[in-house]
Formats: sequence, C-alpha cells, structure tokens
Amino acid sequence: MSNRTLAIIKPDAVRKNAVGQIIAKITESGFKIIGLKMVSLSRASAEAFYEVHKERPFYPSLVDFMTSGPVVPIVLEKTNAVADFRKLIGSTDPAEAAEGTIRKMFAANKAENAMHGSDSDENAAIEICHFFSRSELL
Ligand code: 3AN
Repeated sequence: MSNRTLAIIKPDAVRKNAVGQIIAKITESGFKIIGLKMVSLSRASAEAFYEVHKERPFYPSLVDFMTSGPVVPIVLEKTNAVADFRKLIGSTDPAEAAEGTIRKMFAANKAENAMHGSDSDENAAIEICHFFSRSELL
C-alpha cells in the first residue's frame, strides 16, 4: 500500500472556477498536497496519459476533452491514498456518485467528470512521473 496518488482537476471543473473549492475539500479530507501545477496538455501528452483506454470508443473524445483547457494535476499524500481518494471523488458517472463526493458536487456526466484519481499504486507512480519531476515534489 503506497501513500501517494495523482489527482487531476479536469478542464470542466477549471472552467467552472471550482479549483479552490475542490482543493479545500481534498485537504479537509486529510490529504496533504505535495505537488501542484496548472498546465495545458498537448494532444500527445493526453494520448500518452490515457494510453490504457486507447481501444475504448470514448478515447478520441476523452483526449479532446482533456486538451480543451488547462488542468490542475496534484500529488497527494495520505495513508491508503489511492483507495481513499477514489472514495472521495465518487463513481465515474456522477449520477451514481455518492452524496458529498467531488463528482456528485462538480461533475456533469461520465465524460466531463471534474476529477481524475489514480486507480492503483502502480498507476499512481507512473502518473505522478507524467506530470512532475522530483524537484517539483515536497
Ligand atoms: P475513472 O476516471 O472513474 O477511473 P475510467 O478509468 O473508467 O474512470 O475512465 C477514465 C476516464 O475516461 C473517465 N474519468 C472519463 O473521463 C472517461 N470515460 C470513462 N467512461 C466513459 C464513457 N462511457 N463515456 C465517456 N467518457 C468516459
């Protein structure tokens, strides 16, 4: 069990000016921020990030969406970070997300769903390296 995960505030939530509220919710839930930036993903970078979904029908639209505006990647630290953060963001489909979760509060639908969270310790390590160098982390 690792204690780090990668979160991304997606373009829809940035456009809604919800970055501050989302970060407050994350830190109130016991996560410590150890890296944070705002970036616009190139198409190549977004394609590489979502490589595992390459064969899925929604892949091209997912890449379009993730390059439609700036995103805020955040490295978070907490005991059991990956699982606890997935719980905090809620189901992929906001209609199924539990009350009080970030997707319930800020997501519009399955595609524009406000927030990413790593789904395993192994992917968290890969995803953190996608956005951050060592000198950018606490
Ligand atoms: P999660 O982000 O909840 O782990 P994944 O890993 O199944 O969900 O999907 C990655 C991303 O792909 C989602 N966050 C969402 O933006 C997009 N996505 C997943 N399923 C769909 C779908 N059926 N239609 C459109 N976009 C989808």
